[in-house]
Amino acid sequence: MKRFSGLLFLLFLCIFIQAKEKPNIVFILIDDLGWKDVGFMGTEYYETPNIDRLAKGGMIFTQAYANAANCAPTRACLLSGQYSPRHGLFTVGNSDRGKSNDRRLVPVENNKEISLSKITIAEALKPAGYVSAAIGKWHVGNTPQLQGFDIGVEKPDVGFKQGHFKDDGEYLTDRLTDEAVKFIKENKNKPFFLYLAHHAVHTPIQAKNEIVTGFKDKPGIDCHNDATYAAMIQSVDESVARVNQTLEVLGLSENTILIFFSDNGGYGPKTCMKPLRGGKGMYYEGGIREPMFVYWPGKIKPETMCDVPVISTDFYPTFVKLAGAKYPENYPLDGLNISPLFNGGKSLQRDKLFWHFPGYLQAYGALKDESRDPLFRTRPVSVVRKGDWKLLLFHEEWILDGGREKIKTNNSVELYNIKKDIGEKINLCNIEIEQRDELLDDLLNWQKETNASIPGKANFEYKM
Ligand SMILES: [Ca+2]
Repeated sequence: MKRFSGLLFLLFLCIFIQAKEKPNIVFILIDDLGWKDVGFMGTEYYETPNIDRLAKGGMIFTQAYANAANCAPTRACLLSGQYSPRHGLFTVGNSDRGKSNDRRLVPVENNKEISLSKITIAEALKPAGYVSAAIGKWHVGNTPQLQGFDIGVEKPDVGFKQGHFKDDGEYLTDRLTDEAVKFIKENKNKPFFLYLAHHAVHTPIQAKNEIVTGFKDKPGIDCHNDATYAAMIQSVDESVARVNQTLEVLGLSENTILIFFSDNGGYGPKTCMKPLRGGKGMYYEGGIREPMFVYWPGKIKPETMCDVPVISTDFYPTFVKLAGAKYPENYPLDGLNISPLFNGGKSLQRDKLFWHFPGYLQAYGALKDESRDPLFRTRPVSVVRKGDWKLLLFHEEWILDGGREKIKTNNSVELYNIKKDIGEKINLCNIEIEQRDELLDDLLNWQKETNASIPGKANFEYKM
Protein backbone atom coordinates (compact mmCIF):
# COMPACT_ATOMS: atom_id res chain seq x y z
CA MET A 1 0.00 0.00 0.00
CA LYS A 2 2.83 2.29 0.94
CA ARG A 3 4.58 1.54 -2.34
CA PHE A 4 1.32 2.11 -4.24
CA SER A 5 0.73 5.55 -2.73
CA GLY A 6 4.34 6.39 -3.40
CA LEU A 7 3.85 5.53 -7.06
CA LEU A 8 0.63 7.46 -7.13
CA PHE A 9 2.45 10.45 -5.69
CA LEU A 10 5.13 10.17 -8.37
CA LEU A 11 2.51 9.90 -11.07
CA PHE A 12 0.79 13.04 -9.86
CA LEU A 13 4.12 14.80 -9.55
CA CYS A 14 4.89 13.93 -13.19
CA ILE A 15 1.51 15.16 -14.34
CA PHE A 16 2.00 18.32 -12.30
CA ILE A 17 5.48 18.98 -13.69
CA GLN A 18 4.29 18.28 -17.22
CA ALA A 19 1.38 20.65 -16.76
CA LYS A 20 3.70 23.30 -15.41
CA GLU A 21 6.04 22.80 -18.33
CA LYS A 22 3.46 23.81 -20.87
CA PRO A 23 4.51 27.35 -21.71
CA ASN A 24 2.15 30.25 -21.44
CA ILE A 25 1.75 32.15 -24.69
CA VAL A 26 1.43 35.91 -24.73
CA PHE A 27 0.84 37.28 -28.19
CA ILE A 28 0.73 41.06 -28.44
CA LEU A 29 -0.66 42.33 -31.72
CA ILE A 30 -0.43 46.04 -32.49
CA ASP A 31 -2.73 47.56 -35.09
CA ASP A 32 -1.09 49.34 -38.04
CA LEU A 33 2.32 49.65 -36.42
CA GLY A 34 4.90 50.20 -39.16
CA TRP A 35 8.10 48.23 -39.68
CA LYS A 36 10.27 51.10 -38.48
CA ASP A 37 7.96 52.44 -35.79
CA VAL A 38 9.88 50.94 -32.85
CA GLY A 39 13.34 51.66 -31.53
CA PHE A 40 14.68 48.18 -32.20
CA MET A 41 13.85 48.60 -35.87
CA GLY A 42 15.55 51.96 -36.06
CA THR A 43 13.23 54.88 -35.39
CA GLU A 44 14.98 57.79 -33.76
CA TYR A 45 11.82 59.73 -33.03
CA TYR A 46 9.27 57.37 -31.49
CA GLU A 47 10.28 56.10 -28.05
CA THR A 48 9.88 52.43 -27.13
CA PRO A 49 12.48 51.72 -24.42
CA ASN A 50 10.59 48.80 -22.88
CA ILE A 51 9.84 47.10 -26.17
CA ASP A 52 13.46 47.60 -27.19
CA ARG A 53 14.74 46.05 -23.96
CA LEU A 54 12.63 42.93 -24.47
CA ALA A 55 13.53 42.75 -28.17
CA LYS A 56 17.18 42.93 -27.18
CA GLY A 57 16.61 40.25 -24.56
CA GLY A 58 15.21 37.91 -27.20
CA MET A 59 15.17 37.30 -30.93
CA ILE A 60 14.33 39.94 -33.52
CA PHE A 61 12.81 38.78 -36.81
CA THR A 62 13.79 41.07 -39.67
CA GLN A 63 11.62 39.46 -42.36
CA ALA A 64 8.34 38.86 -40.58
CA TYR A 65 5.26 39.23 -42.75
CA ALA A 66 1.59 39.82 -42.17
CA ASN A 67 -0.71 37.76 -44.35
CA ALA A 68 -2.36 40.90 -45.65
CA ALA A 69 -1.89 44.65 -45.93
CA ASN A 70 -4.87 45.53 -43.77
CA CYS A 71 -6.49 44.48 -40.51
CA ALA A 72 -9.19 41.83 -40.84
CA PRO A 73 -7.55 39.41 -43.29
CA THR A 74 -4.30 39.21 -41.33
CA ARG A 75 -6.26 38.47 -38.15
CA ALA A 76 -8.36 35.86 -39.92
CA CYS A 77 -5.23 34.13 -41.24
CA LEU A 78 -3.56 34.25 -37.85
CA LEU A 79 -6.57 32.88 -35.99
CA SER A 80 -7.55 30.24 -38.55
CA GLY A 81 -4.01 29.26 -39.55
CA GLN A 82 -5.02 29.53 -43.20
CA TYR A 83 -4.24 31.72 -46.18
CA SER A 84 -7.01 34.11 -47.18
CA PRO A 85 -8.41 32.13 -50.17
CA ARG A 86 -9.45 29.39 -47.75
CA HIS A 87 -11.54 31.63 -45.48
CA GLY A 88 -12.47 34.42 -47.86
CA LEU A 89 -11.55 37.37 -45.64
CA PHE A 90 -9.50 39.45 -48.03
CA THR A 91 -10.04 42.97 -46.80
CA VAL A 92 -11.95 45.18 -44.36
CA GLY A 93 -15.61 45.76 -45.21
CA ASN A 94 -16.34 45.90 -48.92
CA SER A 95 -13.82 44.88 -51.53
CA ASP A 96 -14.99 47.52 -54.03
CA ARG A 97 -13.42 50.61 -52.56
CA GLY A 98 -12.62 53.64 -54.68
CA LYS A 99 -14.62 54.96 -57.60
CA SER A 100 -16.34 52.31 -59.72
CA ASN A 101 -15.30 53.99 -62.97
CA ASP A 102 -11.69 53.56 -62.01
CA ARG A 103 -12.01 49.84 -61.35
CA ARG A 104 -11.43 47.63 -64.35
CA LEU A 105 -12.49 44.37 -62.69
CA VAL A 106 -15.28 43.31 -60.39
CA PRO A 107 -13.63 42.40 -57.10
CA VAL A 108 -14.32 39.18 -55.26
CA GLU A 109 -16.94 39.66 -52.59
CA ASN A 110 -15.35 39.86 -49.17
CA ASN A 111 -16.25 37.54 -46.33
CA LYS A 112 -16.59 39.51 -43.11
CA GLU A 113 -16.40 36.71 -40.59
CA ILE A 114 -14.42 33.56 -39.99
CA SER A 115 -16.76 30.64 -40.50
CA LEU A 116 -17.54 28.76 -37.31
CA SER A 117 -16.47 25.62 -39.15
CA LYS A 118 -12.86 26.79 -38.97
CA ILE A 119 -10.77 25.41 -36.14
CA THR A 120 -9.19 28.45 -34.57
CA ILE A 121 -5.93 28.54 -32.71
CA ALA A 122 -7.79 28.73 -29.40
CA GLU A 123 -9.80 25.64 -30.32
CA ALA A 124 -6.60 23.80 -31.20
CA LEU A 125 -4.97 24.72 -27.89
CA LYS A 126 -7.94 23.84 -25.71
CA PRO A 127 -7.43 20.04 -25.69
CA ALA A 128 -3.92 20.67 -24.32
CA GLY A 129 -5.45 22.34 -21.29
CA TYR A 130 -5.03 25.96 -22.26
CA VAL A 131 -7.27 28.75 -21.12
CA SER A 132 -7.47 31.44 -23.80
CA ALA A 133 -8.36 35.11 -23.83
CA ALA A 134 -8.84 37.47 -26.75
CA ILE A 135 -8.57 40.98 -25.42
CA GLY A 136 -9.03 44.00 -27.69
CA LYS A 137 -9.68 44.19 -31.40
CA TRP A 138 -11.38 41.12 -32.83
CA HIS A 139 -12.64 42.26 -36.24
CA VAL A 140 -13.43 38.87 -37.78
CA GLY A 141 -17.13 38.45 -37.03
CA ASN A 142 -18.93 36.34 -34.42
CA THR A 143 -17.24 36.64 -31.03
CA PRO A 144 -14.02 35.28 -29.55
CA GLN A 145 -16.12 33.01 -27.32
CA LEU A 146 -17.82 31.44 -30.34
CA GLN A 147 -14.37 30.79 -31.78
CA GLY A 148 -12.98 28.87 -28.83
CA PHE A 149 -11.69 31.59 -26.54
CA ASP A 150 -12.73 31.21 -22.92
CA ILE A 151 -12.66 34.93 -22.43
CA GLY A 152 -13.32 37.72 -24.89
CA VAL A 153 -13.03 41.37 -24.00
CA GLU A 154 -13.84 43.68 -26.87
CA LYS A 155 -13.89 47.46 -26.84
CA PRO A 156 -17.64 47.88 -26.24
CA ASP A 157 -17.46 45.35 -23.39
CA VAL A 158 -15.36 47.81 -21.42
CA GLY A 159 -17.50 50.83 -22.25
CA PHE A 160 -15.62 52.35 -25.17
CA LYS A 161 -17.62 53.65 -28.12
CA GLN A 162 -15.71 55.67 -30.70
CA GLY A 163 -11.98 56.24 -30.65
CA HIS A 164 -9.43 55.58 -27.96
CA PHE A 165 -10.96 57.48 -25.04
CA LYS A 166 -13.93 56.66 -22.89
CA ASP A 167 -16.29 59.44 -21.78
CA ASP A 168 -14.59 59.52 -18.38
CA GLY A 169 -11.15 59.96 -19.95
CA GLU A 170 -9.91 56.38 -19.61
CA TYR A 171 -7.47 55.43 -22.41
CA LEU A 172 -8.16 52.25 -24.35
CA THR A 173 -4.59 50.95 -24.49
CA ASP A 174 -4.37 51.25 -20.70
CA ARG A 175 -7.70 49.56 -20.16
CA LEU A 176 -6.93 46.61 -22.42
CA THR A 177 -3.65 46.23 -20.57
CA ASP A 178 -5.54 46.18 -17.26
CA GLU A 179 -7.71 43.38 -18.63
CA ALA A 180 -4.65 41.46 -19.84
CA VAL A 181 -2.94 41.79 -16.46
CA LYS A 182 -6.10 40.62 -14.72
CA PHE A 183 -6.32 37.58 -17.00
CA ILE A 184 -2.69 36.63 -16.34
CA LYS A 185 -3.11 36.97 -12.57
CA GLU A 186 -6.29 34.92 -12.54
CA ASN A 187 -4.80 32.15 -14.66
CA LYS A 188 -1.26 32.04 -13.35
CA ASN A 189 -1.63 28.42 -12.25
CA LYS A 190 -2.66 26.95 -15.60
CA PRO A 191 -1.23 27.21 -19.08
CA PHE A 192 -2.74 30.22 -20.81
CA PHE A 193 -2.86 31.81 -24.23
CA LEU A 194 -3.31 35.55 -24.17
CA TYR A 195 -4.11 37.24 -27.47
CA LEU A 196 -3.81 40.91 -26.64
CA ALA A 197 -4.82 42.83 -29.76
CA HIS A 198 -4.49 46.54 -29.20
CA HIS A 199 -6.54 49.05 -31.18
CA ALA A 200 -3.50 51.33 -31.09
CA VAL A 201 -1.99 52.67 -33.26
CA HIS A 202 -4.91 52.62 -35.70
CA THR A 203 -6.80 55.82 -36.52
CA PRO A 204 -8.19 57.97 -34.99
CA ILE A 205 -4.76 59.12 -33.89
CA GLN A 206 -5.45 59.98 -30.25
CA ALA A 207 -3.11 59.90 -27.29
CA LYS A 208 -2.80 61.00 -23.70
CA ASN A 209 -2.04 64.72 -23.44
CA GLU A 210 0.77 64.35 -20.96
CA ILE A 211 2.66 62.09 -23.35
CA VAL A 212 1.91 64.19 -26.43
CA THR A 213 3.32 67.22 -24.60
CA GLY A 214 6.61 65.42 -24.15
CA PHE A 215 7.02 65.14 -27.93
CA LYS A 216 5.93 68.68 -28.82
CA ASP A 217 9.43 70.11 -28.86
CA LYS A 218 11.19 67.05 -30.17
CA PRO A 219 12.36 67.55 -33.74
CA GLY A 220 10.89 65.03 -36.13
CA ILE A 221 13.14 62.89 -38.27
CA ASP A 222 12.03 62.58 -41.87
CA CYS A 223 8.54 61.03 -41.91
CA HIS A 224 8.60 60.16 -38.21
CA ASN A 225 7.45 63.46 -36.80
CA ASP A 226 3.90 63.31 -35.43
CA ALA A 227 3.75 63.95 -31.67
CA THR A 228 0.33 62.38 -31.16
CA TYR A 229 1.21 59.25 -33.12
CA ALA A 230 4.46 59.00 -31.15
CA ALA A 231 2.51 59.27 -27.91
CA MET A 232 0.20 56.46 -29.00
CA ILE A 233 3.22 54.28 -29.60
CA GLN A 234 4.61 55.18 -26.20
CA SER A 235 1.40 53.99 -24.54
CA VAL A 236 1.83 50.69 -26.37
CA ASP A 237 5.36 50.54 -25.00
CA GLU A 238 4.03 51.04 -21.48
CA SER A 239 1.49 48.30 -22.08
CA VAL A 240 4.14 45.80 -23.12
CA ALA A 241 6.16 46.76 -20.04
CA ARG A 242 3.22 46.19 -17.72
CA VAL A 243 2.37 42.81 -19.22
CA ASN A 244 5.97 41.70 -18.90
CA GLN A 245 6.27 43.06 -15.38
CA THR A 246 3.20 41.07 -14.39
CA LEU A 247 4.83 37.91 -15.70
CA GLU A 248 8.03 38.74 -13.80
CA VAL A 249 6.32 39.46 -10.51
CA LEU A 250 4.34 36.22 -10.73
CA GLY A 251 7.50 34.27 -11.55
CA LEU A 252 6.09 33.23 -14.95
CA SER A 253 8.67 34.78 -17.28
CA GLU A 254 10.74 31.66 -17.86
CA ASN A 255 7.66 29.65 -18.69
CA THR A 256 6.10 32.24 -20.98
CA ILE A 257 6.82 32.99 -24.58
CA LEU A 258 6.04 36.61 -25.42
CA ILE A 259 5.62 37.64 -29.03
CA PHE A 260 5.29 41.14 -30.39
CA PHE A 261 3.82 41.68 -33.85
CA SER A 262 1.75 44.06 -35.99
CA ASP A 263 -1.08 43.28 -38.39
CA ASN A 264 -0.05 45.34 -41.41
CA GLY A 265 2.10 48.25 -42.51
CA GLY A 266 1.98 51.69 -40.94
CA TYR A 267 -0.68 54.26 -41.82
CA GLY A 268 0.65 56.37 -44.68
CA PRO A 269 -0.50 59.82 -43.55
CA LYS A 270 1.24 59.45 -40.17
CA THR A 271 4.38 57.41 -40.66
CA CYS A 272 6.53 55.66 -43.23
CA MET A 273 8.46 52.45 -43.55
CA LYS A 274 11.52 53.66 -45.44
CA PRO A 275 13.59 52.11 -46.90
CA LEU A 276 10.62 49.84 -47.60
CA ARG A 277 8.21 50.92 -50.30
CA GLY A 278 4.60 51.76 -49.42
CA GLY A 279 2.47 51.33 -46.35
CA LYS A 280 -0.81 49.95 -45.10
CA GLY A 281 -3.00 48.70 -47.94
CA MET A 282 -0.16 48.03 -50.37
CA TYR A 283 1.49 44.73 -51.16
CA TYR A 284 4.93 46.23 -51.39
CA GLU A 285 7.08 45.45 -48.37
CA GLY A 286 5.98 48.55 -46.45
CA GLY A 287 2.42 47.22 -46.38
CA ILE A 288 3.14 43.71 -45.17
CA ARG A 289 6.50 43.54 -43.41
CA GLU A 290 6.19 43.82 -39.63
CA PRO A 291 8.29 44.57 -36.59
CA MET A 292 8.55 41.33 -34.60
CA PHE A 293 10.42 39.91 -31.67
CA VAL A 294 10.12 36.81 -29.51
CA TYR A 295 11.12 37.02 -25.86
CA TRP A 296 11.53 33.94 -23.71
CA PRO A 297 14.15 34.21 -20.99
CA GLY A 298 16.17 31.05 -20.53
CA LYS A 299 14.84 29.55 -23.77
CA ILE A 300 15.69 32.09 -26.45
CA LYS A 301 19.17 33.52 -26.49
CA PRO A 302 19.24 37.27 -25.98
CA GLU A 303 20.53 39.61 -28.67
CA THR A 304 19.79 37.21 -31.48
CA MET A 305 18.38 38.00 -34.87
CA CYS A 306 16.65 35.87 -37.46
CA ASP A 307 16.32 36.81 -41.11
CA VAL A 308 14.35 33.76 -42.23
CA PRO A 309 11.02 34.93 -43.71
CA VAL A 310 8.10 34.08 -41.43
CA ILE A 311 4.41 34.94 -41.76
CA SER A 312 1.45 35.34 -39.44
CA THR A 313 -0.03 31.96 -40.39
CA ASP A 314 3.06 30.44 -38.72
CA PHE A 315 1.93 31.35 -35.21
CA TYR A 316 -0.86 28.77 -35.14
CA PRO A 317 1.31 25.67 -35.79
CA THR A 318 4.09 27.14 -33.65
CA PHE A 319 1.85 27.61 -30.63
CA VAL A 320 0.25 24.20 -31.10
CA LYS A 321 3.70 22.58 -31.07
CA LEU A 322 4.92 24.54 -28.06
CA ALA A 323 1.74 23.62 -26.20
CA GLY A 324 2.15 19.94 -26.97
CA ALA A 325 -1.25 20.04 -28.64
CA LYS A 326 -2.17 18.31 -31.89
CA TYR A 327 -2.76 19.75 -35.34
CA PRO A 328 -6.45 19.44 -36.16
CA GLU A 329 -7.27 16.56 -38.49
CA ASN A 330 -8.36 17.17 -42.06
CA TYR A 331 -7.72 20.85 -41.64
CA PRO A 332 -5.06 22.45 -43.83
CA LEU A 333 -2.63 24.72 -42.00
CA ASP A 334 -0.71 27.02 -44.32
CA GLY A 335 2.01 28.04 -41.90
CA LEU A 336 4.91 26.21 -40.29
CA ASN A 337 6.09 25.66 -36.76
CA ILE A 338 8.87 28.25 -36.52
CA SER A 339 10.08 27.28 -33.05
CA PRO A 340 13.25 25.62 -34.47
CA LEU A 341 14.32 29.15 -35.39
CA PHE A 342 14.09 30.17 -31.73
CA ASN A 343 16.93 27.75 -30.98
CA GLY A 344 19.13 29.16 -33.70
CA GLY A 345 17.80 27.19 -36.68
CA LYS A 346 18.76 28.88 -39.91
CA SER A 347 16.04 27.71 -42.24
CA LEU A 348 12.57 26.22 -42.52
CA GLN A 349 11.33 23.50 -44.86
CA ARG A 350 9.63 26.07 -47.02
CA ASP A 351 10.70 28.22 -49.92
CA LYS A 352 7.59 30.22 -50.78
CA LEU A 353 5.12 32.60 -49.15
CA PHE A 354 1.91 33.77 -50.81
CA TRP A 355 -0.61 36.60 -50.64
CA HIS A 356 -3.90 37.07 -52.46
CA PHE A 357 -5.87 40.30 -52.62
CA PRO A 358 -8.74 40.24 -55.13
CA GLY A 359 -10.15 43.68 -54.22
CA TYR A 360 -9.50 47.40 -54.32
CA LEU A 361 -8.22 49.80 -51.70
CA GLN A 362 -8.54 53.47 -52.50
CA ALA A 363 -5.63 55.87 -52.12
CA TYR A 364 -5.66 58.36 -49.29
CA GLY A 365 -3.27 61.07 -50.18
CA ALA A 366 -0.11 59.69 -48.62
CA LEU A 367 2.74 57.57 -49.97
CA LYS A 368 1.17 58.12 -53.39
CA ASP A 369 4.53 58.18 -55.04
CA GLU A 370 5.17 54.74 -53.55
CA SER A 371 2.01 53.03 -54.76
CA ARG A 372 1.63 51.69 -58.28
CA ASP A 373 -1.03 54.18 -59.24
CA PRO A 374 -2.36 57.39 -57.68
CA LEU A 375 -5.99 56.25 -57.36
CA PHE A 376 -5.52 53.07 -55.37
CA ARG A 377 -3.19 51.83 -52.69
CA THR A 378 -3.71 48.52 -54.38
CA ARG A 379 -5.73 47.02 -57.15
CA PRO A 380 -6.32 43.26 -57.26
CA VAL A 381 -2.99 41.52 -56.84
CA SER A 382 -1.45 38.18 -55.93
CA VAL A 383 2.07 37.87 -54.62
CA VAL A 384 4.75 35.24 -54.11
CA ARG A 385 8.01 35.57 -52.21
CA LYS A 386 10.59 32.88 -52.98
CA GLY A 387 14.15 33.14 -51.74
CA ASP A 388 15.32 36.66 -52.47
CA TRP A 389 12.68 37.12 -55.16
CA LYS A 390 9.23 38.62 -55.02
CA LEU A 391 6.69 38.66 -57.82
CA LEU A 392 3.47 40.68 -57.90
CA LEU A 393 0.78 39.67 -60.38
CA PHE A 394 -1.74 42.43 -61.11
CA HIS A 395 -5.04 40.92 -62.17
CA GLU A 396 -6.39 43.82 -64.23
CA GLU A 397 -3.58 43.74 -66.76
CA TRP A 398 -3.25 39.98 -66.54
CA ILE A 399 -6.93 39.31 -67.25
CA LEU A 400 -7.74 42.21 -69.56
CA ASP A 401 -4.49 42.97 -71.37
CA GLY A 402 -3.32 39.71 -72.77
CA GLY A 403 -1.93 37.74 -69.80
CA ARG A 404 1.24 35.77 -70.31
CA GLU A 405 1.36 36.31 -74.05
CA LYS A 406 1.75 40.02 -73.58
CA ILE A 407 3.71 39.85 -70.35
CA LYS A 408 6.59 41.86 -71.80
CA THR A 409 4.47 44.89 -72.44
CA ASN A 410 1.20 44.68 -70.48
CA ASN A 411 2.69 45.62 -67.10
CA SER A 412 0.88 42.74 -65.39
CA VAL A 413 3.92 41.50 -63.49
CA GLU A 414 6.52 43.11 -61.27
CA LEU A 415 9.57 41.17 -60.13
CA TYR A 416 12.02 42.36 -57.49
CA ASN A 417 15.14 41.06 -55.87
CA ILE A 418 14.31 41.90 -52.27
CA LYS A 419 17.81 41.29 -51.01
CA LYS A 420 19.46 43.68 -53.44
CA ASP A 421 16.53 46.03 -53.80
CA ILE A 422 14.61 46.17 -50.53
CA GLY A 423 12.79 49.31 -51.73
CA GLU A 424 11.30 47.48 -54.75
CA LYS A 425 12.47 50.14 -57.17
CA ILE A 426 13.82 48.06 -60.04
CA ASN A 427 11.27 45.88 -61.80
CA LEU A 428 13.16 42.93 -63.29
CA CYS A 429 10.16 41.38 -65.04
CA ASN A 430 11.73 41.62 -68.47
CA ILE A 431 15.29 41.01 -67.33
CA GLU A 432 15.25 37.98 -65.04
CA ILE A 433 13.02 35.89 -67.27
CA GLU A 434 13.83 32.54 -65.67
CA GLN A 435 13.03 33.77 -62.16
CA ARG A 436 9.90 35.48 -63.38
CA ASP A 437 8.51 32.39 -65.09
CA GLU A 438 9.35 30.16 -62.15
CA LEU A 439 7.64 32.41 -59.60
CA LEU A 440 4.70 33.03 -61.89
CA ASP A 441 4.13 29.27 -62.27
CA ASP A 442 4.41 28.84 -58.50
CA LEU A 443 1.86 31.58 -57.93
CA LEU A 444 -0.63 30.31 -60.51
CA ASN A 445 -0.31 26.77 -59.14
CA TRP A 446 -0.92 28.02 -55.63
CA GLN A 447 -4.03 29.88 -56.76
CA LYS A 448 -5.33 26.61 -58.14
CA GLU A 449 -4.40 24.61 -55.06
CA THR A 450 -6.19 26.99 -52.73
CA ASN A 451 -9.07 27.53 -55.14
CA ALA A 452 -8.44 31.26 -54.92
CA SER A 453 -11.29 33.43 -56.17
CA ILE A 454 -10.19 35.73 -58.96
CA PRO A 455 -11.85 39.06 -59.76
CA GLY A 456 -14.07 38.93 -62.82
CA LYS A 457 -14.69 41.05 -65.84
CA ALA A 458 -17.59 43.46 -65.47
CA ASN A 459 -21.01 41.74 -65.33
CA PHE A 460 -19.22 38.45 -64.93
CA GLU A 461 -19.01 36.23 -61.87
CA TYR A 462 -20.21 39.08 -59.70
CA LYS A 463 -22.19 37.71 -56.79
CA MET A 464 -24.24 40.18 -54.78
CA1 LIG B 1 -4.39 47.11 -39.04
